[in-house]
Amino acid sequence: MKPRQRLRAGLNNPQQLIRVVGAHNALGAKLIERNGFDAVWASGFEISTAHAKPDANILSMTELLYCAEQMVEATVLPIIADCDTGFGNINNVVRMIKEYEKAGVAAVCIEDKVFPKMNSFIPGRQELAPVEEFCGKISAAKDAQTDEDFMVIARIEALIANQGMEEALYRAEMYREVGADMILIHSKLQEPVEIIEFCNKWKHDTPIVIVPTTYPNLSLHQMKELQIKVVIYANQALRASVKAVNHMLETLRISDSLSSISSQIAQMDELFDLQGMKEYVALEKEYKDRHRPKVIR
Ligand code: SPV
Ligand code: MG
Repeated sequence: MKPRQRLRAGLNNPQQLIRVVGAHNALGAKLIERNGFDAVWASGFEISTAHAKPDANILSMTELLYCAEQMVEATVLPIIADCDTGFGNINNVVRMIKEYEKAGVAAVCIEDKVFPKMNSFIPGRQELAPVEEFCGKISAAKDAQTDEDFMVIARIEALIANQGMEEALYRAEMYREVGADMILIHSKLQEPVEIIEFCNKWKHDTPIVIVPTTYPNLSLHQMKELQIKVVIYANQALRASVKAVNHMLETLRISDSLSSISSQIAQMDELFDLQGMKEYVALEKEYKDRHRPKVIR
């Protein structure tokens, strides 16, 4: 089954809660696959941080797309690409869909804020796009795709922008009507109260996606009870690596030799394995052997 079909099959399976982890490059995607998760989130926050740039539409679509393409190549898992607000207006969304679909991404997510967006956890400028404008983006996106398994997630920022539950539910309903394949409801509260209320009031089949960064105590069991279909652990892998690298560097700085950090770092063999070095060497040998002269001239 192709990654897109696998994502769709997961959504259609009533038992499955799809667990997605954020990445910013091919290596991250590969580690997520090896650790048994269902899909990869090509996170705008992670990719921005990896470029040491703010998560505020500073990077271009091409830069985000390049990272997503590398992930597609590195893993068999479906890639769900964070496409912020769609990089502009409807025409930008149409181009975006064509490019991401061609790249082999399984689904894209666009959020209903104005361009340039600001990361949802930064107070201040969190301006919502008019509902009609965002409905236009969703329906243009659905019309632009050519593979029926490609999916478009509509992300609702009404709670982030303090516009209330009624507005969030209204927008979800509108986006569903114009063809969104999933609804991502985002909240910045430290407890999942808004998410619980939203899920209890959502009476449609359109699957719900959450990003529990600020309410980490919501359990898988509770998510299943709320009929949440997809959970995105958006940035924990990058945060783990920043902490681990800082710890190693602090130790190394006050050390006399590299041996002090041996237990903190992965073995070279593990990295060669992640590179695919064994397959590379085998292929080189195969083609050399195939054309080796049978008789010595
Ligand atoms: C991301 O990972 O880029 C996201 C999630 O969009 S959040 O940082 O919560 O906006
Ligand atoms: Mg993002």
